[in-house]
Amino acid sequence: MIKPDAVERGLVGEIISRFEDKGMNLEKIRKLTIDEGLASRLYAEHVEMPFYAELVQFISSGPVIAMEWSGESAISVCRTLMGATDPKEAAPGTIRGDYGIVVTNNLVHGSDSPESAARELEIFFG
Ligand code: DAT
Ligand code: MG
Repeated sequence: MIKPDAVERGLVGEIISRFEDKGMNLEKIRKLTIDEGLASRLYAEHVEMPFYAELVQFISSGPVIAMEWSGESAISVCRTLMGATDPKEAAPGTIRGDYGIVVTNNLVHGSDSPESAARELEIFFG
């Protein structure tokens, strides 16, 4: 998912290109604005974290681009292209390393397991 900060900054094409250039296949794409109910489903695993309220506020602050990508080792390959969670620590050449500086505004979300991918795709695409 391309988060509101990246959509607002006009980085949608750049981010999609990075996954395509690597060899991933775009299966589905949808622009939507996440409301608080959807945000709480998406981020249920983080509900106890101190940054949860900020995360929900941010993710519902503007439109996002939800996507389904397929390909060889898609989850790990896509997360490698995204870079470390905190953009300050993300390597140059990664999306977060090249475009971010603040952990909340870290441009992209990527499912971290087949189970979370199935759950998150259901939320976005039914
Ligand atoms: P990732 O997005 O790399 O899978 P995560 O699942 O641990 O990272 O966290 C989800 C999001 O929560 C992350 O993209 C940004 C935010 N976040 C994580 N750790 C944070 C922290 N220490 N302070 C503020 N926001 C944080
Ligand atoms: Mg995560």
